[in-house]
Amino acid sequence: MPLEASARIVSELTSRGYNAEREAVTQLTSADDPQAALERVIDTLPEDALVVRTDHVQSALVATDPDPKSMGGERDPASKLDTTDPPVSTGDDTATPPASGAGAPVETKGSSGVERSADPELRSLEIAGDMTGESTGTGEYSDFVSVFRDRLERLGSTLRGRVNHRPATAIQNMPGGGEVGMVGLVNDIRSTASGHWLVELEDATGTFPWLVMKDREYADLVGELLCDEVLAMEGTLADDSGIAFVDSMYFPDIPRTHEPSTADRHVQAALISDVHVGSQEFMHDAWNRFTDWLHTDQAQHVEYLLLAGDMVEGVGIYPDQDEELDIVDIYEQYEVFNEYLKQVPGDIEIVMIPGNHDAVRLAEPQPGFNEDLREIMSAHDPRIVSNPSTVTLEGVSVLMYHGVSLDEVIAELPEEKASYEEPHKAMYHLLKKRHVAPQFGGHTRLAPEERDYLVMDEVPDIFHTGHVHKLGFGKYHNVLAINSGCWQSQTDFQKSVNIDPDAGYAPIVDLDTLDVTVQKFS
Ligand code: D5M
Ligand code: FE
Ligand code: ZN
Repeated sequence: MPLEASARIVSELTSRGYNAEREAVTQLTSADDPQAALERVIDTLPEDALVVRTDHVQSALVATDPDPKSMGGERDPASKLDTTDPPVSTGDDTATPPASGAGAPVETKGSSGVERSADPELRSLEIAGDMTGESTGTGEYSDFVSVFRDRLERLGSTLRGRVNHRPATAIQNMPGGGEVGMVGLVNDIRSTASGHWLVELEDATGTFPWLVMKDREYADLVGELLCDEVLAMEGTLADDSGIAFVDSMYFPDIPRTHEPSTADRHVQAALISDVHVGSQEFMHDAWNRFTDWLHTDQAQHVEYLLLAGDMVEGVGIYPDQDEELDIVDIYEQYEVFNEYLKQVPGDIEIVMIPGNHDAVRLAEPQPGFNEDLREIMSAHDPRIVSNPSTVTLEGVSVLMYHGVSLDEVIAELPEEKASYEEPHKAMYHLLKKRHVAPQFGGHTRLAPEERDYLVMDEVPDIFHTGHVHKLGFGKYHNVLAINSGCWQSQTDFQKSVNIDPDAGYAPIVDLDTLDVTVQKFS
């Protein structure tokens, strides 16, 4: 199908407020006179229709012209658009056209003959961990206590089976020189005058200091530690039992034997984030090319689109941000974003979470958008869930998290362990810590809730983040980590700090193999 023709059809439809199924666009594009066909379809659409479907196109075209030949030109049995049902005609001119389209094949000229895979029956999409509407926090001190207790409880549970652990206060009363273990949150990390490391662990009873000697193999791991993450240590108590010397460290981690689930058929998901509509740097041309591409045969297996936050540029997010705004009103930004969303084929399922530029609370977990914003973004009927949330597509679980903590991981860890150039490696550390935003108090704001929604209880098959505007992916213990770039060219701030964004790319994941291909639109 010619890309420009389908793009024209799509923009014509969206400009009139309609969204369209990909197949419907294909049929319109293949008609003898696509413009006339489009007019006919619009004239005959039911009044409440928001989405132009194949059956609308078929019934409009058939109703005005009972002879399938003049609508489709030469009959060609190889050019069935819909071969999932047995074709009505097989090149026999006497076959009668379907009265109304649903499920019935229509033959059209110029169709590539490629079978569309988008059979909604085969799809499945489940959401877990969406805390929208579940917020209990009042911001009191006691809420912070409960959220950290919950974190320690849940992440500590697997670690407790791996070490012979004792509560912090009990360790102080044990006889010196013996072996001891503890499970706790990292409370403090300091270097000593002689270059060793002192890591203070905290549990529900108190704190205890653990000394990592600089020449031990574990010394290198100290560089990876973040405050408030949960881990276990084992070692030998000093004679006075005031400190322990670390022999081993254990992280909640992903088991090396983890085997990800895959889909039973060849189906793909596009994983993107950071659209930043409303910014002067929003790359509408790249976005248009992306959504045009989604209408092509090449993208026929893309049935899901996941958006990991920063739909719009927002207002007042960073100092002097207003100088680079194209749209200054936040609601208008979402309205325009909704228009861009309409360009996505109507038969692609969309799931989205908010980011730090979106109009929800900044502290994490961030609930999904409120009713007003959902209403504004409703044309494509996206699934709107909290940041983070897990969406399971045909058995493949995708943990979606915007990624603000990646700034923290990259700032705190040595360059070779985490950098903007390889954002997926920074994600590996979050997987190892089984927490999307361990360190509290820096870049990442935490909303204290009774439950720590940022803990990764289950091992995801795919971990999808954005935020740092860099594209990178790789596997950690068989979990596919993808940071998905952005749709905003370099801002003045990014120029000043040398961030060179990867803008206008769409990583596409095969859900049956977890292979990734990257499509470039910039
Ligand atoms: O963030 C995009 C990336 O750029 C992310 O790594 C944070 C960083 N960034 C961008 N602007 C600023 C300012 N003004 N201060 C600090 N860090 C910044 P995004 O959330 O998409 O803007
Ligand atoms: Fe962003
Ligand atoms: Zn962001």
